[in-house]
Amino acid sequence: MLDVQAIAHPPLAPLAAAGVIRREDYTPPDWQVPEIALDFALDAAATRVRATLQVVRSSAHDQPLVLDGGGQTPLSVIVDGVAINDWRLEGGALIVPLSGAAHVVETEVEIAPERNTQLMGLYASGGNLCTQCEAEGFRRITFFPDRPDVLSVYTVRLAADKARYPVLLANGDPIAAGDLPDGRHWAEWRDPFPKPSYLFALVAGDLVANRATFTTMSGRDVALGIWVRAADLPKTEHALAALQTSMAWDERVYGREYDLDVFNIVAVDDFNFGAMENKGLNIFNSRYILADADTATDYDFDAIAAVVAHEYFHNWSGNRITCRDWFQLSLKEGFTVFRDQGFSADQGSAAVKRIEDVRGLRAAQFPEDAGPLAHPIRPDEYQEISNFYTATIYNKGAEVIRMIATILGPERFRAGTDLYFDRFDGTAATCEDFVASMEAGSGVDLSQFRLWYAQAGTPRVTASLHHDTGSDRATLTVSQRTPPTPGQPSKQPMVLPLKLKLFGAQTAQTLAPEQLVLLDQPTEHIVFEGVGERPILSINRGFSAPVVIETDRSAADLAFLSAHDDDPFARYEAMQQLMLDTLVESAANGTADHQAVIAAIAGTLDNAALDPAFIAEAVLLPSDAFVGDQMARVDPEAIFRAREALRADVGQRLAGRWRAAYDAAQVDRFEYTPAAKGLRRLKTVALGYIAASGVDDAAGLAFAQFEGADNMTDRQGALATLVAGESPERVAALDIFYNRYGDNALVLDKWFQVQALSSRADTLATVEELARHRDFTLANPNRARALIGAFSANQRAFHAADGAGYRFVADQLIALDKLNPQTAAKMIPPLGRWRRFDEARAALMRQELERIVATPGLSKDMFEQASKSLA
Ligand code: 0A1
Ligand code: ZN
Repeated sequence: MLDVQAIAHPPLAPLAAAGVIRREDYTPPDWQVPEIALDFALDAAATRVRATLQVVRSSAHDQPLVLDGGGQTPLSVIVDGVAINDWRLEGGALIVPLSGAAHVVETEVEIAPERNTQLMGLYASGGNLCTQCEAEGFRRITFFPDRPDVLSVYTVRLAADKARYPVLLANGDPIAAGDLPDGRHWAEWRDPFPKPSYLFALVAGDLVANRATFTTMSGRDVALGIWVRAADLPKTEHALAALQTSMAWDERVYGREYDLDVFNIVAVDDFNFGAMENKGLNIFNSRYILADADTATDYDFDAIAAVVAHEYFHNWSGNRITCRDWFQLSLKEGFTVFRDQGFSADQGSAAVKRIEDVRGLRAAQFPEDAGPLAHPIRPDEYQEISNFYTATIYNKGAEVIRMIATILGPERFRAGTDLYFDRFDGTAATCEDFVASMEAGSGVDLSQFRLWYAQAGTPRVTASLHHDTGSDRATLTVSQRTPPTPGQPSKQPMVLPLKLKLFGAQTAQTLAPEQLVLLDQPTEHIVFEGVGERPILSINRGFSAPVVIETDRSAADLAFLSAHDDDPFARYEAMQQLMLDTLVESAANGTADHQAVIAAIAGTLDNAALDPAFIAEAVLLPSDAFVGDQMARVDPEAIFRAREALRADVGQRLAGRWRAAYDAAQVDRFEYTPAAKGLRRLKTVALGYIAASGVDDAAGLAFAQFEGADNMTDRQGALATLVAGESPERVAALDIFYNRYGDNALVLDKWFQVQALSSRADTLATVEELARHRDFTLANPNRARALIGAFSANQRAFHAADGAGYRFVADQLIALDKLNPQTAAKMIPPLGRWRRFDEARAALMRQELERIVATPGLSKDMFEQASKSLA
């Protein structure tokens, strides 16, 4: 038998050890830079950057000034007005010997934005120039102490060709502008708020703005602008409205007011992440700005509002209070995700929002926490910081803040955040500063809770309820265990806030009202008195703790909860558990009794009191991947068969109900309201079940929805249904879609993605062909993710038994790494899940990871991800 653990490891250790940065090694900066003036002579091929730094020695030390660099060589270095030549370059950094306590240091460099394919620093996108500096991109623009605890006031002068770049934007407020000879012009911006270099931004381009004014709670007018290509202007209304709503929300919910006179957002097509919170000048991936009914789905609309809010909220949680070092990343990201989740919950159904967030956490973060790249929300070490923009930092980080909010309650939580904003405004803070503020503001001791920042891994909780009929007493025994993760073989018990409730099995009455239990021991017993009938346990209501719950509840009890629990999340969860149990059994044995699931779905569809948006979530089967996560060994084909069989059975047995739901969910005209969104969602879910039932007219029905749609949600939903099947309509719809939207990059991404996600047996062949399509390019991160990222999330296709899926992805990532290491490295994790699969697949996955690690010239980003995935 092949032992996957024993496959030879490539010689990684010395290389890996060299570049490791450790949290415990933090030391404050030797030099501060209270002021910086930047002068850009912009040009796509050759941009000159002159930087004037006021530097101040931080303490009595004799260290030279070390300015991080990104491969440039200075054209000149001037200290206090005198050119010097005793500077040197060391590992890209510029070392400047200085004798006094304060100096003025000027450097000049030349950079080539149009050759910047990494999209870090100053780069060209769609003919415009823009920047991305988080985390360490600023050093690729100019020499600077590129670390978040060096805060400076920036004055920025931009000069460029006026015809090519009529708009010149930077952080802060505009100061002055004018024309220059030779068709050039200039603009000067000043940001009075000291900020770290990662928040620097500039944009030069041919753009127009959708403008509005927001009046803050103290009566100041802020000029808002969303800048896009002229043709895209009509697609900016939703983002602009979301910005205004989020500004008002942050005032109302957190007491946070905006602080500059202008707030600009620019949309660019080439962007490594979703968006960036640069002070006063957010830069967005255009997919999180541009929307209209014809081109964006409801999901896109929601995501746009969430990302606009997220970046706006960073103005306080991130910019006014920033991070001392990158180990504290979750200080700004976890808190800001928590804030944007609260915002989105307030815009529509909070219950559905919670379900979506938990689904996302389980899809992205739980596997991370269970795999080779597991790390605490405050990591202890890294090689490449851009690899740490993870679901753990963001989404588990948000869950940790949510638990604090749950434990404190709304008033004390607000007292804690008020104190935090007050104490640390204008500083670079730590996660510890945040927790200490929460304690001081609320009077609640969070000592043991701090383990959430230090320990990786998803705690597993077992809960078992025993009812003693003689004494009318029920005893709940709850135990917790956090599995080992890399570098953390044993774990301490965590503080788990669990919301519980007991229902009567016969009467459906509440036997014990909802209570919040703080579990902080390995095992605890919770006693309920006066329990006169058999109780049914509702636990982790609202997903109050980000843990895995294992209970001994029967299928009947889960069915009861799915019908009667008054907590929508718990109700959804009971249904999911029922479905999971059925699918896991069926995947293991080749068959299972579907009856309980079918009855629960029927009951949900029949319940007129439920919101259609909730019904649509509740009746959806868990994904292939999530079913796999429940199994000791993932068997992709068996899971696929089990899920298809259940889908077909649910489709057939409830055929009348799906037709009725489908017909009832028709909306006359597109409206972006929570109610209309819910109906659209339910409609496409019903269509999916109708198609799964195998009836003859399913493709026709889907095609009619596709053709008749007045919005992208319906059209894409129908297309996805068709693409999964085999019909003439499938080919026709793909062609129509392509021809209609071929010139719209964001919609074309959907065309690539829907095919990469298809559960068909020939998906790999299709995707290989799409990778050679004339519209495919690895240079655009959205396009690369739409095809390669989506394909590697397609459990059945990616895990084809012969390893062809792994080989395809590895080939693509090796090619992408040469252009854009950050984006490539983000797509390594699916290959790193080899431990979860059978030996043959594990060996094939490792083989591809080894091939990646052995690639000459591999980036640090890819090396860290791939080598850790092999370990
Ligand atoms: N701070 C941003 C995320 C972000 C991080 C790195 C980037 O570099 C390419 C870009 C954006 C946020 O949380 O939205
Ligand atoms: Zn963020």
